[in-house]
Amino acid sequence: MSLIEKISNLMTNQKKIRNIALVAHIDHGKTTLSDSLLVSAGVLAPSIAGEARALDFLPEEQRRGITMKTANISLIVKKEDKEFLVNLIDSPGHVDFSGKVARALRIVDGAIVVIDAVEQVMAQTETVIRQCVAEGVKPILFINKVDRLINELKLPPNQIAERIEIIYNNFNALVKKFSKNSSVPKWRSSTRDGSVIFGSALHRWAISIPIAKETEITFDQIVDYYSKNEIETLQQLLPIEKPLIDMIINHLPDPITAQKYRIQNIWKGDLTSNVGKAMTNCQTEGENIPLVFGSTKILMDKHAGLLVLGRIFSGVLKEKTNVFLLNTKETRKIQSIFVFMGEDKKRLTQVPAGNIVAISGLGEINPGETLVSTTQKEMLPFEEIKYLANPVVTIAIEPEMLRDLPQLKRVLEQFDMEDPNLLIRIDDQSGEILLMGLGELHLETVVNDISLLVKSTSSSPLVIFVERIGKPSGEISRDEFGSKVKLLVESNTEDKTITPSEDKEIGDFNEVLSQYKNEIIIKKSIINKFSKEAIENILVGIRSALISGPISSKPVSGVRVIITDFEATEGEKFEHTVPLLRNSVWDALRKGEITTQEPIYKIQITTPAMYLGKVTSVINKRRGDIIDVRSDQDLIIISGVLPVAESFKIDQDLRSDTEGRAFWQMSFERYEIISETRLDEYKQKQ
Ligand SMILES: Nc1nc2c(ncn2[C@@H]2O[C@H](COP(=O)(O)OP(=O)(O)OP(=O)(O)O)[C@@H](O)[C@H]2O)c(=O)[nH]1
Ligand SMILES: [Mg+2]
Repeated sequence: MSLIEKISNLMTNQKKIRNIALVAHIDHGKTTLSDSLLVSAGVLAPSIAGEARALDFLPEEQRRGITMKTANISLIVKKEDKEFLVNLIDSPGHVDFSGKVARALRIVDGAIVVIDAVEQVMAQTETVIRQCVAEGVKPILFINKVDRLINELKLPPNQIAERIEIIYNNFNALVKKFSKNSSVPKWRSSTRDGSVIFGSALHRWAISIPIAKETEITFDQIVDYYSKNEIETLQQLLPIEKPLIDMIINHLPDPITAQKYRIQNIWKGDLTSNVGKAMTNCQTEGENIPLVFGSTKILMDKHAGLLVLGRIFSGVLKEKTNVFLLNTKETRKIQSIFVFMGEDKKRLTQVPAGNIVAISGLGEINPGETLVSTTQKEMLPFEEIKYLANPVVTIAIEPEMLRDLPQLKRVLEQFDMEDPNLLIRIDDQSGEILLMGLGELHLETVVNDISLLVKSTSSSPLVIFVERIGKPSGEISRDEFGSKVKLLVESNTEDKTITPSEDKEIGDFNEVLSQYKNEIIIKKSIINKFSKEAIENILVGIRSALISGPISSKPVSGVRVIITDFEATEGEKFEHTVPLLRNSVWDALRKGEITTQEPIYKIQITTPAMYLGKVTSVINKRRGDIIDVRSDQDLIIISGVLPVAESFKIDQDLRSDTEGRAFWQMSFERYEIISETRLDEYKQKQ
């Protein structure tokens, strides 16, 4: 049987499918670990595994040694003579790419959380566990880099065992904390049943308690092998593939099991409806089983053009058939269907629910689109994927030659689709093109990628200041030019799962301005009474008030504007509506004690203890604060905060002051009020 026939067969047997992702803090060893899975599927030679980091396809990823994009691959693995299909996604750990992790989790059912035994639980470890639970994805644990406990920290066997216990208790505590108000099953990993394993992805050995019992190998022996430098013996005695595959097959759910509880997490439609039942039961057979395909990523393929990657939640996906796009409300035709085998891809004519595949021929679509049978046009689309990130840095980009401008715009559109954390704004008046993202590295890599396609130049990174309110304004009214408006502004809480907007009623108009996390609500009484044109003018007025705030002309962020009443004199042409609305929104913002604020990063730095003084001084010089220092033998982990505006080029200082021995990660923490003098200082600098 050919490989593709084997895959096709397994695809129809959902109990034999595992859709999984590798998630972790940066550098904890996801890509290195995925090498071992590639070996067990026979697509990578054992001799180069661990060092190859084969799923870091991009030259830029290999050069920097970090993963920047999610990579997916379908693997056939064997467990005791039975074959299984593992659809694997390796995700990036750098926080600047966290939107891609959120997207990847939408289409998998289980995740291996990799934790470095030396660094233990870090900021991004917490984030990925929270993201898993939010998507209904079951997390299990691989404790990696145990060799470092032996070689670098020189821990004796009993302390290694203690360390492992601490890590897995912390892991379980986080899973429990994040699942508290969630409908997911009560997940708990345990060393005893093999749902926690530990080892070294680099040296390709791993052990679980069941395997330790079976083989009677102890930590004393492992330490001993290291002291004698007999790593190969260790690899033979404890091959990493065995516990890894056992853990995936035994402890991560197949799509039928997972969709039973996952669908309610990601879809708010009626679960008792025909399509609701089809998805909950991952159904494929039968005439009335509609196709539902959740897309998650758009990628450019040299041969096939734009490919849409996603997961079939119900029904059967067939090539050369029509599908309906629920968000764009259009019918499009599927050209071909592919499954990824690493950099290679193979064509399939049809694929049933529970599988991850890529589709060609759909043209440009949003990565979060839901594709359905043309009979399901009324279906509710999937929930939007929640990103836990704010764009805080911006740069301007322009083509070297003006004639390349249209080409640059086309390229940017593609990047906009591919990268959920990237925002692109073209200034109407100046024509300036601004890229906004999560950090310097994020934008630097985007600019690099763009330059490969269109020769372009970019400015230095600038911080994005915003205006934010301190309290709700309460209802205000304004009477001008014969029209009258009543409105209020309040904070738009970012986490809608905690406080759903209670001000919204059925029939109200609602617009979400996601760029700066603003929202507009217009009461239905107004919508019913006025023409489309009048409502459009109301919206233009509000939007213009928000794009440039009343204090410092910075964009307003994190507010909800609610228009409760509007009156106009008879025969009014609404030409005064725009300034009236802008002025009144500004009034309300002022009453809400609006201030100019700057974004603050949290920063976590791991470094050998001897550099504590130097690192502290780098942070202090840049107006940062150290909040916590945790030490672990010779290694320290420093946590602190740092204004984004002071963070640029910090990599150069940290690298040179620690001779390249420090590792760090910065991510958005909060906004803080900034004084006018400081704001002026920044303006001067720029
Ligand atoms: N000592 C030791 N080093 C390891 C181990 N696993 C991975 N590494 C090293 O850790 C570094 C990061 O490994 P990656 O596999 O790229 O880590 P990652 O989690 O994929 O990183 P990102 O995708 O960028 O978040 C590399 O230098 C690896 O060689 C291990 O078990 N022991
Ligand atoms: Mg990686």
